[in-house]
Amino acid sequence: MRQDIARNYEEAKKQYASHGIDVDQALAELSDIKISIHCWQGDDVRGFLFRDQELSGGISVTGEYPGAASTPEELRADLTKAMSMIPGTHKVNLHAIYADTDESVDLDQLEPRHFQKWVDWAKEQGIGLDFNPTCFSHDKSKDGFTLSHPDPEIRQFWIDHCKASRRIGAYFGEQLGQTCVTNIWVPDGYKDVPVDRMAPRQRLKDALDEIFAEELNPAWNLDAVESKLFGIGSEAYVVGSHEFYMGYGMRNNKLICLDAGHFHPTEGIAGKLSSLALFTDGILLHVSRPMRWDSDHVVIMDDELLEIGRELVRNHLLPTTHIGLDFFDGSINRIAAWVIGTRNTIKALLRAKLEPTEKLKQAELDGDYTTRLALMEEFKSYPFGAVWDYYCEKMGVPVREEWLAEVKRYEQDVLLKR
Ligand code: RNT
Ligand code: ZN
Repeated sequence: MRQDIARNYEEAKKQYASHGIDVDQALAELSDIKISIHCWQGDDVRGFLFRDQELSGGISVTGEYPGAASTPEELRADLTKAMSMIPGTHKVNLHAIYADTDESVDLDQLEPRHFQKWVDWAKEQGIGLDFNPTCFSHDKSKDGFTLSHPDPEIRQFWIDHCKASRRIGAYFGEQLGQTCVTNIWVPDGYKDVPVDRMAPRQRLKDALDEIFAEELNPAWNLDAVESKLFGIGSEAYVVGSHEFYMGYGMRNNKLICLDAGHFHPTEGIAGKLSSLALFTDGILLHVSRPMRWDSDHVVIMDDELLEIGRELVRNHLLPTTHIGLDFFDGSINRIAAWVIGTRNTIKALLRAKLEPTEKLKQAELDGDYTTRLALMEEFKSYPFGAVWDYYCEKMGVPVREEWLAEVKRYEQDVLLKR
């Protein structure tokens, strides 16, 4: 342990202790939290199954930064590199198009064996895996509809893909001894104002019922459903709206996935957690950063992220919340994007743990809103940075921006040679 880091930590600890905050305890708890790192930041959501397909489904990646992974080996190497700069042991979130196989296999035919190399790698790394059916970037999703498609044959294809995906998720869970969350997001929607908003939702509901009919061990696989307000090309109407999935998830005991970028431009998800938590057994988050019409910028330490962290900590929601990341930026080093977004998410949780929550709650209960505001504001400049530095050092990962030099080195040695 470097002396300056240890000294700053001891000083910071005293300041927090004067408000009854046990920093060592906070760090012990922090190290138990798993973030699900999304593989798709590493290659601009291309995957390996259909290399000539353009990204579609109302999401898009811009930027031509060199070095994107183009094979499973490269993507695993990049993820391993990124994880070596992120404190803690986490999970990796895969999409169906990331199957690692030489066979030419379509989405409805995928089996656990097509992901065996990912499972072997996850075992080596001691990490868990999460999963997602890929209901986009495919000839059968070109017209913007999948699970709610009016053509029963196309709809069945996507239903079969989602069924296959759940089995793959269960296999991950069984093999790795950690529950896999399999999250369904479909892009289905209309660019312009529809006449019939109901029929596509009825079809989506029926499709989901068929997908979830097979019982899987919940210790291995948990299902989640993800809503969206609008996408590129689905500005007027999205079949899987928030109300749709909130209703579906609650009635059918599915995790409801809240993506931070899937609501109105000024609407946050933090304030929704306490309500959802009262009526569900768990929540899936897609931590992301909306920017005007884009839902997927790299996560930074903004008010929304801090507020998500606070809501999870203050309301004791961490044990039942699955925290996943969802952003894709092709204009910067992709490993840096993972490191920045994941470290920020962990750091925001740490900052929340270093607030005098009980004191603040008491002030609020007493009607002493002056104390509430004063303390909340003063704590924004408490020395959480010293605690974060100590945590990184203790966990054996680069302190502060030291990780950047490592990323630059990796860029020279590996990425630019691709
Ligand atoms: C899209 C959803 C979805 C995707 C990933 C790739 O708007 O957020 O989660 O980003 O599945
Ligand atoms: Zn998402």
